[in-house]
Amino acid sequence: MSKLNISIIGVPMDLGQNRRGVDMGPSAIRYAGVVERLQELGHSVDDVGDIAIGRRETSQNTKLRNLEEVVAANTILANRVHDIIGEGNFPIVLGGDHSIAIGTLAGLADRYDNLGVIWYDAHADLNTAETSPSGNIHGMPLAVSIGLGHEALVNIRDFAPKIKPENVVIIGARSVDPGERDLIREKGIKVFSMHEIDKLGMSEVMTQTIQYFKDRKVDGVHLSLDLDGLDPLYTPGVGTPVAGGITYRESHLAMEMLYASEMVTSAEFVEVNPILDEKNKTADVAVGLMGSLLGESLV
Ligand code: HAR
Ligand code: MN
Ligand code: MN
Ligand code: MN
Repeated sequence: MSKLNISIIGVPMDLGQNRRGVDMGPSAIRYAGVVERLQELGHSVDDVGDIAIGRRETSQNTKLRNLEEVVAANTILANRVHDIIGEGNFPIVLGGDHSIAIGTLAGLADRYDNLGVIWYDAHADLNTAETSPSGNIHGMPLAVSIGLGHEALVNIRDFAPKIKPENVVIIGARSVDPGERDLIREKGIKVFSMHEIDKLGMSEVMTQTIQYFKDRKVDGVHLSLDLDGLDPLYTPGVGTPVAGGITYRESHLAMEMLYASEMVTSAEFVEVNPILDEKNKTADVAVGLMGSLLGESLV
């Protein structure tokens, strides 16, 4: 893979869920040395700074918490990501909670005719206001991106849907709500749950994922990596940890195989919460995974 012009954009968003501290995720990832790590690989790296996030809403819309502020921040993010692609740069978005994938995908979507998406996560993030057990928008971004959910979220940048359900591959799922399960079946979304990862091994899972995108002739692949996809043993600094997750080495292997595939055209790393972390371990893992995704090799 050739050397990239990487644009790093921080989104200190914590309004998509209810644990404080995930707004410090971008700072923690910078502190863990993301810019230097990627520069060492020969890429040129521009840290364009953070998107401004509004204040927590006082209104109590418990089905879509902080809706207005989540829409506002994601609209700004979408426009920034759209510009970054227009400049020919490779965007890396640092979260912040996973609601920011709404903006990232909105910015990417009309730059590609047939975008593929890898959703590396313990969760499916396929809830709507109707199915969500929490009202937290970070549990909804994948549904929003396939066109389901509140119109203010779905129509960011004035078009919908952003992606096709058949172009999505979920990897690492182990906490899926009933409404999400129905949607996975109804839309035929490809899922490698922990069951498949255990059974096939990560090497085979990634081989099949890469082939899946080739079969669909995607013209870009976005990696949306929620650090809670890994087992909390490796990434304790997340708001909604779920036991029985992907290991550290499996995750590096996945990133290394994606690098070798030369398919990935953008990425985001979300849900890093330094307040819940152990000595910035989760941000360190995030930066390591970015290294493997973008060309680091062991020997
Ligand atoms: N599915 C649950 C909900 O909708 C939990 C959401 C999970 N949190 C995340 N997203 N970190 O991946 O509330
Ligand atoms: Mn998520
Ligand atoms: Mn456009
Ligand atoms: Mn998750």
